[in-house]
Amino acid sequence: MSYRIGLVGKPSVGKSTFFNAATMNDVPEGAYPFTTIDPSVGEAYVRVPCAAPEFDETCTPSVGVCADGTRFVPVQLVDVAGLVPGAHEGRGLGNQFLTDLNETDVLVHVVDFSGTTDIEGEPTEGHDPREDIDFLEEELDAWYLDVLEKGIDKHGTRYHGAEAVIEEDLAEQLSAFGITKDEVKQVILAEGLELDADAWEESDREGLAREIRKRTKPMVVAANKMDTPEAQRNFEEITADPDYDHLTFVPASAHAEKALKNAAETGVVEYTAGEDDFDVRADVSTDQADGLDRIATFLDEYGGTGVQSCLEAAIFDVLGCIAVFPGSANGPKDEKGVFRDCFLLPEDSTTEDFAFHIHSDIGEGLLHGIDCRSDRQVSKSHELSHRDVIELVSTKQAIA
Ligand SMILES: Nc1nc2c(ncn2[C@@H]2O[C@H](COP(=O)(O)OP(=O)(O)OP(=O)(O)O)[C@@H](O)[C@H]2O)c(=O)[nH]1
Ligand SMILES: [Mg+2]
Repeated sequence: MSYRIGLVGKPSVGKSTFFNAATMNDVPEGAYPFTTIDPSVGEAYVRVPCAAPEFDETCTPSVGVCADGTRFVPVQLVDVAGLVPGAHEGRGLGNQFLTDLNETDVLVHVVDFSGTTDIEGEPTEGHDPREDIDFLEEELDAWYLDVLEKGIDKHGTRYHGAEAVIEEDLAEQLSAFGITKDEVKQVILAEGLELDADAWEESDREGLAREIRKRTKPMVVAANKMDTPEAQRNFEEITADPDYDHLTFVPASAHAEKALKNAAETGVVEYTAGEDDFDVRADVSTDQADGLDRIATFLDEYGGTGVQSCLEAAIFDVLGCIAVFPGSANGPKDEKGVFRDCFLLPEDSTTEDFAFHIHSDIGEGLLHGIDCRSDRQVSKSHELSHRDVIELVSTKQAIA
């Protein structure tokens, strides 16, 4: 199971353009709201420096690709329908939208930083992107609050007195968000509340819903349309605004990424996703040359189009995932020494978690691991780091 990143935001901010650029699919893009009705799921990638060259190996990735020493590890990207205020009450494409979000591990909130679309995605000028950032968080919080309150109601009717275990009932109601009863309890206590729903004020319930949302739907803001001067001004202002310190912002131009991928497909340029430059390989018209020049200036200024960086910020910075390579301590002649796989694991994963991630048989028979760089044995409970190369020594083989 690969990680799922949900692209969310109001209509016309560039979600489909971003999706198409990252996955090279052909979802309709358009300057009118609700171009996308059904969520589209595609394969995108996050970059990890390949470990094979350090071991004088060549790699043959079983999934994704490796280009010039950079592994592109697959993740799923979901292009969700545009969200409008009131979605939690069924406005716009309402509840369908929210249901699609349940399936995601992390969100990239695509925001039109140029301010040329209003809160409903209709053309305008001078719109403050802060309104969009606020509304998405509020909309998600309202949705979580609805579910939380249902859980509180059920809890109130189901049990009486000492048997009532609030965190169990809430975790059950919130199960679609992937939160355990221990985590619910942690959040309740961290909010300074008693484990007794009767003692909670409305503002307490709102605070709880917000905290649970933040934990279960961490997000990155893609500051899109940064190829416009208005967006650049807004970006400076908003990233300096302390009210937005809790968010990770990545400047992006989905347009530029899409243009480069298209040009690469037709052989006009040579471009690797995420890079901060490209080579022109064919004769181009004056208009095309101007367009490519503007993109080159953008890449120079921002270190890339930002599309890859958004995905990587979501997986590595916000979710805290690590990438681990299964290796062999026996050197290059061993078949297993070929770097076929690279797995994304949750933060704090141990050798044992890694083994179970690959196969339950390997996990059950696990004796220990070997860190292939140092050739040292590591215990089952050893916490792994990003880009570790680990051989798993197990009494059992995975049955394919
Ligand atoms: N200048 C600029 N325009 C962009 C960029 N990305 C997208 N656009 C334009 O914004 C408009 C909306 O893009 P879409 O990708 O269809 O937006 P969406 O968010 O998927 O919209 P819905 O499906 O309606 O929710 C299109 O006209 C795009 O060409 C960008 O990086 N820069
Ligand atoms: Mg769309």
